[in-house]
Amino acid sequence: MSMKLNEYLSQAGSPQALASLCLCLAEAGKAIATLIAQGALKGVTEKMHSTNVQGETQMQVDILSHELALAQMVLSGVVAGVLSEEVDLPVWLDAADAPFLVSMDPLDGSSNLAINGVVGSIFSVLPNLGASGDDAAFLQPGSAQLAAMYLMYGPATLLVLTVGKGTQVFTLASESGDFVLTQSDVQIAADTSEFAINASNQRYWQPAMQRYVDECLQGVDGPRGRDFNMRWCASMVMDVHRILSRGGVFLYPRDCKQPVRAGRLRLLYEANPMSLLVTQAGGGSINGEQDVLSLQPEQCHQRVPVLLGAKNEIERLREYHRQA
Ligand code: AFP
Repeated sequence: MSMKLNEYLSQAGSPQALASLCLCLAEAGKAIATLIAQGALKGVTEKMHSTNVQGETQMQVDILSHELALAQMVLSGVVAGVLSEEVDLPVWLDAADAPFLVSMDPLDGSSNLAINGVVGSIFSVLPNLGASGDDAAFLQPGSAQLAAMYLMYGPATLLVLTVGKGTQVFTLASESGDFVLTQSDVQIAADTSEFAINASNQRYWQPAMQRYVDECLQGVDGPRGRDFNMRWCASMVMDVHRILSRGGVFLYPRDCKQPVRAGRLRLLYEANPMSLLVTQAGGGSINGEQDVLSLQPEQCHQRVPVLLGAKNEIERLREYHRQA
């Protein structure tokens, strides 16, 4: 009999409050999966005329997903504050003494909904250190995370979770509504011949990234001595899940397209939770030279370069950035 999410959390020795939060976020994922499955019938593919704090066009479904996740966190009673990609300032709940803060991207990759692509929800759980109401409370390094999770809305709805004891994959059993453990203690191979990057930005990359990708593209005739494959889903959850499933590296490097921006992806609710899930599976995650999880956040919505996946490739990339 496969283990259900609540049984895993109990067996992992998670405190009851953390288990309750994970179960509530799982319920949010189920509600979001049901919402986006309506597609154009419920306007899921329509853009709004508003933009989020990133200056990116919001979709109605972004806001609805934010509200569904927020409602579950209120219900859990264990969340003091929520930082969301979809709203400028953190939302402080009427639970100042609650043990957790949550940073989230309620619907990552949502621009892919217009083409019925795979999207996800990303959650990062931090301790509430008592500074309730102070937005700086969220500015904790990724190493402080108590849990990280993503929901992946694909042919199957998956929940991928770490509570610091490895990375686990759960699959939603549609008939029972339970998330059932289908892959335990994921391990990412240290070597790979597959990389993921948006190659249209090539002319903007730093020399270290130019060198790494060029060597991959030279294949068996080049210094790597083997051919490489490339993927790019433009949906971080899908790209990261491929790496957890079959290895590889995901690269969203610093580029000079918009020099004021360090990269595209956000530290607190994309880079940090994904880096915890990947490192708990034996992979690496850096911003170029430093481990992502060691970075001290300076702003709630700050962006960072993210290079994550196969450990030996990430260390090669770190070395190239040091040499540059
Ligand atoms: P959207 O949420 O706007 O679709 O962006 C998705 C994302 O944040 C991340 O999931 C992708 O890896 C990355 O952006 C894709 O960026 P490019 O569109 O520049 O390739």
